[in-house]
Amino acid sequence: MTTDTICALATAPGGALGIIRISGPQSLEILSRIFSKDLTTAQRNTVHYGHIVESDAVSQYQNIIDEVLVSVFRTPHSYTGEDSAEISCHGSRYILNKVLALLIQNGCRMANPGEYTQRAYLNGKMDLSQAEAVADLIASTNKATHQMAMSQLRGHFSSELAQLREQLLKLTSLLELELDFSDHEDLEFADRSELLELTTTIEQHITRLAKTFETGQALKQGIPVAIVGKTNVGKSTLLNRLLKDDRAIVSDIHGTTRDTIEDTIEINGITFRFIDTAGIRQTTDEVEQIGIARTYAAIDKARIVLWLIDSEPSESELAEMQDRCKDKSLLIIQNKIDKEGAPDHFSHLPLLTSHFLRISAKKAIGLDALESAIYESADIPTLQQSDVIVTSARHYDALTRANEHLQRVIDGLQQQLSGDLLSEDLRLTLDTLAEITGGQITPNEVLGNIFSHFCVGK
Ligand SMILES: Nc1nc2c(ncn2[C@@H]2O[C@H](COP(=O)(O)OP(=O)(O)OP(=O)(O)O)[C@@H](O)[C@H]2O)c(=O)[nH]1
Ligand SMILES: [Mg+2]
Repeated sequence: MTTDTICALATAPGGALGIIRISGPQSLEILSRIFSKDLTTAQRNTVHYGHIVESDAVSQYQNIIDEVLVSVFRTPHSYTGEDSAEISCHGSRYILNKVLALLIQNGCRMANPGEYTQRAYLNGKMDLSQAEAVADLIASTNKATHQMAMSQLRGHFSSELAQLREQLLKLTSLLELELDFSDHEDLEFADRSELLELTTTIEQHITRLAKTFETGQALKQGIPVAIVGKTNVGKSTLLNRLLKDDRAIVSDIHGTTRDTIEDTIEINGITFRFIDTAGIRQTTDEVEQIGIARTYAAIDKARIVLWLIDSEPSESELAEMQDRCKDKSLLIIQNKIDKEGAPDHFSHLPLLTSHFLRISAKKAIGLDALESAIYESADIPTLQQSDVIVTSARHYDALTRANEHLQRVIDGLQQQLSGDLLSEDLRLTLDTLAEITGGQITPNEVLGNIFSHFCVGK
């Protein structure tokens, strides 16, 4: 399908070695022009030791650029499905640039971001959702994001989609059968209630998949945890402690933090995104008021809220906070327990023993227990490598739209609409699901959007 041969540096600069990748029908011919051996007849999956040389045909001058190893891959047994090669050079910026320049002088073109993976997709080595998983795998920073990307790359999501497709096709054929023989009134091919049951099962399966998106997003971007409370209770001190960094300004002046400050840490392999907020108090200061509005917005977006107190909150304050955190985990945290005269029990607070912790952010007391409580509140299912978690907004969008079409099929079946009226929505459901794996013809614009987020060399 592609005729040009591409090259790019596949490794990050600064290492002891650098790998240059070449892919396309002319890979081995072009490489042989700058390598000390002829590779045009090299077998697949072989490694060759030799030199990259710059030669001048007129003066017969030869300059050795580097001592390298070349791995040779042959179509279709390569990452891209094309003839390709990888040159392991020494990691000098000079060498790597020189080798790339030589390849380009001899007929290669610089690869675009993600172009190797795009070729792998176009050559049928993987479907679109697997290609996207490659980018996620490269970007994975912890066990959870790695597991999700690996599951998708290994095709677990694709095979669930294939199952759905099979069921939808079965449904389509049952409806078509009904159409073909609709003249024969005495024949009943598909029991409508059975069709309805099958459709509902598919719809529930898609809904289940779509629902995993929230977890997927949280794991990918970090589970949002808002640190809130009155001014001066030590919110910024706690943030700094958790991050082990002087990220936010701490002072004993009330209203020090004006804007929200965010950063992530990992607890047991899960990323949490902590948001320090402006302290809540009555104020006439306009900037501070905006900051406090942002505090409420941060609570809305958070999955876990750490409410810091250093004295007993009133019943109405407690009721308000519980109301704001109805659908989240609220942890009430007494800070500054190192201070003389710090209260050791609160009569108003309900018996939420598991959600009440005592710490000193300044003296680092009770922080391990706090981290454990945060981790438990996140209520993350332990992921298996085969678990399918939807992590891409593109996939989530397609699943949601597919279900809208399917819902119309369900409505139609319930209203006893004829099969030909239903089959159009059924076809749309199939097409929409196929967008995820790229089984449908995927517009260039969509492909461009997906692959432009890759690094060059992948
Ligand atoms: N004794 C003691 N002092 C603390 C503790 N945590 C914070 N402080 C002090 O309390 C003061 C306020 O701390 P900050 O972290 O700036 O408080 P904040 O809640 O971010 O305040 P605002 O940003 O103004 O809302 C500082 O002087 C801190 O050193 C603690 O655990 N014990
Ligand atoms: Mg602060």
